[in-house]
Amino acid sequence: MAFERTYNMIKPDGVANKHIGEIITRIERVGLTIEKMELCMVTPEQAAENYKEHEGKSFYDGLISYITSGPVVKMVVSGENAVKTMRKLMGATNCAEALPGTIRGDFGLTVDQNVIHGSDSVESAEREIGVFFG
Ligand code: DAT
Ligand code: MG
Repeated sequence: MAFERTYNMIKPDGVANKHIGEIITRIERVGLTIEKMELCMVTPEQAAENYKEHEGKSFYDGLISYITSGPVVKMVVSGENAVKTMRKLMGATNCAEALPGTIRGDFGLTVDQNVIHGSDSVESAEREIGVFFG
């Protein structure tokens, strides 16, 4: 077990469909701590930095325009194995494949509008926290 910080973001569809409260409840229920949280818009610069590993892929342009299209809730979540625990709560990238009981399985319908972002490693988390919280 290791104490970690991770970066999570409720995406525009999660905010528009009013899932903020439910998602926060699930994060707290597994014992993780929300250290920082803010409702805001993502700038094109932040979007490009956050998703730079996907630059050049077929879905990249759609991803950047989608994540900047409406308000998001950005947060820093911490606790034991926070990165992996949040990935488990989130479920698979494609909502159609995400299991029931996961955030994406319960609240998402597509692969692109998949409710929530979560860092995939401790290294990504530190970089992404820097991008969004400076
Ligand atoms: P994750 O968000 O599970 O870490 P990822 O890092 O592979 O997934 O991709 C980042 C985001 O890009 C993902 O949340 C939604 C979008 N995306 C990924 N694969 C896609 C695809 N095949 N078609 C459309 N959007 C996709
Ligand atoms: Mg990812």
